Amino acid sequence: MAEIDFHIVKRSLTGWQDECGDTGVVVVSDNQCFLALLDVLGHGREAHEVALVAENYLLKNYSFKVTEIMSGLHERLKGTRGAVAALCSINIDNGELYYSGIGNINTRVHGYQTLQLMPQDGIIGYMINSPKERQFKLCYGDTLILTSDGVKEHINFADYPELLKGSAKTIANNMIDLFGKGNDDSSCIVLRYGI
Ligand SMILES: [Mn+2]
Repeated sequence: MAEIDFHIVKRSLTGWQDECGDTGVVVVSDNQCFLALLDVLGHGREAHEVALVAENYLLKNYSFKVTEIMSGLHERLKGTRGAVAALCSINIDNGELYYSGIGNINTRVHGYQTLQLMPQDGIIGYMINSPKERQFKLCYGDTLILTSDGVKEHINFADYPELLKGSAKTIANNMIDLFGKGNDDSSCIVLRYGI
């Protein structure tokens, strides 16, 4: 089985962890790794409460197909202010990745190939089209990076040759330190595959 290294960083605008509307979940079970980054609309304590509801839902339902999880999350968050999220389920043995994303969470893969997984429009809990799944295969050495919109979107990684080196923890912290916008909660999940 391939080795993986992952890390979640979330930083609230106010500095208080219980006022962060961004949240991340990573669950490793057998040969599956589920990861999700979610940003509740707005920020502050109310957004945090919704983030906790979403987090609980994801922790209970991580083993389903990503499209099913997205639909279920939409039902669960109805009546709240809504959220955007990217969900990935990875087969650790062969690198197969299944992705479903709604709204502006940025999902990138760097390494053998460089690409961005494009989300669908919508607000989870309010209005979404039927969730679609995209399949991708991670190669040994690839780095998967998810960021919320509290982190700059357009980053020329060639300008930061050191950025993708080091552990998932180092990369995730650097993403927030270097590119956090400072006007919203910010969060990042980094997963290094086959290290
Ligand atoms: Mn945000």
